[in-house]
Amino acid sequence: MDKRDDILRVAIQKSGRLNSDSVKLVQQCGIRITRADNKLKAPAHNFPIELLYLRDDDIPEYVGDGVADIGIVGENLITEKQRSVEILRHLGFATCRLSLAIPRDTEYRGINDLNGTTIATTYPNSLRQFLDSNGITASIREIRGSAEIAPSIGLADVVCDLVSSGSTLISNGLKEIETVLKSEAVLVRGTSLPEQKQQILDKLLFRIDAVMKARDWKYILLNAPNDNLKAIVSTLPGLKSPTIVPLADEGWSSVHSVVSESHVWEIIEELQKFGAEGILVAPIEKMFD
Ligand code: PRT
Ligand code: ZN
Repeated sequence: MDKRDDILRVAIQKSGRLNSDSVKLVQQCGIRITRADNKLKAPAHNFPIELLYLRDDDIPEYVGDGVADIGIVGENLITEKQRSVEILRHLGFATCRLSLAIPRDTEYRGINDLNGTTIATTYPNSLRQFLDSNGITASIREIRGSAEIAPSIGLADVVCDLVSSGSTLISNGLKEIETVLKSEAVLVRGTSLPEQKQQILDKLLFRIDAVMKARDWKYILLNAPNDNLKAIVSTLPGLKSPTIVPLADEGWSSVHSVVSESHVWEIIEELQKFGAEGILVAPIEKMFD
């Protein structure tokens, strides 16, 4: 394998739940990649990185061993695979939790009820850590997949599996009883990188931060009656004070600002109370400090 220092090797999932958001993030960073014929490697055209397409289970190991320099993978696999990798960023997608579940009709009074049970999972290390830290003695049955069917076929009393919407558990007659860990996609790197690769990584992180920050904010534009301008400005807790431009219509101004995505609806209600009109909210593509 060639070990060029002027290219950063980025491992992403080949196909599956992490793939499209990982590719999207790279694209939003302005990096163009063309993957020919399902090849396992693809260079970027306009940035010194190369994508390696792998099974997600292999990413912690490949990054830990330096085959890839960085990777995008679920935090759950970082805990499970116990490789020495460093989490650089939480990426906010593929959120899920590793949970314990039992048949809906089984009584559950608390964590001590797990003593003496058999638990089926594809995450034995994470489960072991959880049981040890809670002082529980249970037997772990490692399986390859479809943990949710384990109780109904008599393989185990308890299931330990990833949950996102919860519908798989419900449709298998199970109820969630404990959360082992919470997870989302993370960007990881191995221990140390040569100077040249570190410089590429710093540039990439700068872009990723700008893309991620932009996700949390919206651009807002509105027309405000000058009489209420003060009240309107005070409802817009943007990054800096808003831009105010007089309109041709006497007595009105155009106000531009940036608002946090999570407060946008409350802010619009307030603005309308103060007579704001023509309110526009637009996504922001990139945002820099
Ligand atoms: O082929 P490869 O090995 O790369 O992929 P994979 O099949 O092992 O993994 P994949 O693509 O299914 O999941 C990749 C990562 O997505 C996981 O490691 C998690 O970090 C994350 N993720 C997020 C999930 C889920 N949500 C999820 N719901 N991974 C799996 N599930 C499964 C879960 O195992 C269960 O079967 O979905 C079912 C539950 O979903 P709900 O919505 O019914 O609760
Ligand atoms: Zn996998």
